Amino acid sequence: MELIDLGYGDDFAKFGNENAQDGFIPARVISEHKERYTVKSADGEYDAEITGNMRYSAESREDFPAVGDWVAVSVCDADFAIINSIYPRRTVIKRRASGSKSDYQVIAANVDCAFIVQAVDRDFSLNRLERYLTICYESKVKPIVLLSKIDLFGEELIAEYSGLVKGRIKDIPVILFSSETKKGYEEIVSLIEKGKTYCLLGSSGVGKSTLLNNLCHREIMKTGEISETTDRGKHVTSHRELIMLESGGMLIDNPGMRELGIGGAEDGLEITFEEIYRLSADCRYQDCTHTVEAGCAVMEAVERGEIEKSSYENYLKMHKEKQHFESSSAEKKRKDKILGKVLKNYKKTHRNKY
Ligand SMILES: Nc1nc2c(ncn2[C@@H]2O[C@H](COP(=O)(O)OP(=O)(O)OP(=O)(O)O)[C@@H](O)[C@H]2O)c(=O)[nH]1
Ligand SMILES: [Mg+2]
Ligand SMILES: [Zn+2]
Repeated sequence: MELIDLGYGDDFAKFGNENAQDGFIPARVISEHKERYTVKSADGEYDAEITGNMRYSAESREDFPAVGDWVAVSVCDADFAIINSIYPRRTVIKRRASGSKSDYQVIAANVDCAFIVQAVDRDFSLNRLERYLTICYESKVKPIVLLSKIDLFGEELIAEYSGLVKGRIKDIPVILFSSETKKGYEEIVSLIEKGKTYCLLGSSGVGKSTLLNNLCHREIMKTGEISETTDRGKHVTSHRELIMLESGGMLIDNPGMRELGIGGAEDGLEITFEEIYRLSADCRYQDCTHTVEAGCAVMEAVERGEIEKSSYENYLKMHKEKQHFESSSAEKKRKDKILGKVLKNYKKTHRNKY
């Protein structure tokens, strides 16, 4: 297998050449399961672990390899390798780690395009769609919306769903599909390009793994219903994996996500809620919060029905979350800095003992 077929673009090749070290070769992380990885190089696949040094010097979860990452590995034997370092990421899809105020969880790295899958059943939520979009824009990954399970309802109702999405979310391709009837499959397949990496995002049970299995004509990922009584909250897919499609594209499957906290990165909200940001230039006060101020152009547009009220409310909620994340991570950085100084002073005063 050629590295380029695994997505080793010019940027990675340049970095690889400039930082080449004897005994290390480039490989791509194709699966991750509780800090056990599978990496794929030009010669083959290996089980892999990170070096102790990498683990101890990691400051956050972002410093660990993720599916899609390019890494420098040293091959130990026919099926085992050690991951020594991570190449700079071209893109990284991440969400706020659950239970953390200021840390991220990396979902996938070096993804070109994300398929946001949402089913036209009780999973359907425009607010959540805006949340996924924000995560994609924060990550600089192009989003495409896939509305799944359209076999469940008649054409009229499906058209209504699609209208709702298109009314609220502009300038993004929306594809309707069914894994039962294969309607929409052709369109999805036609979007997948050789050497590019795609990632499936969406709640549990929307049909991500079913789509992936059908696209590669094999039962690669387990699929199924989640039993409400015995398996409450458990996802069918429990790990992340990158699959090579016959067409040469690469597709990453993910376990469905229940919590979808956004971080503090620029651009996420700005692009998702472009209209609100554009209008805010006309607010009377420069620091308008668009909640109580007189002369607020955003609230006026909501009033006139030019911006959907629920979209506006979703924006306010996510903006608050973003600010909260920003202040928590600023606080964490401040504390880390103080701790760093304390350690430095300690080392200085105890220099002779080292
Ligand atoms: N009616 C209908 N059912 C579908 C369709 N696609 C998938 N399903 C069913 O939905 C259930 C969940 O599908 P999965 O592919 O396992 O869902 P998933 O998104 O991978 O779920 P997690 O792995 O838990 O995140 C399965 O029982 C599928 O058979 C579809 O297009 N129409
Ligand atoms: Mg799955
Ligand atoms: Zn305003």
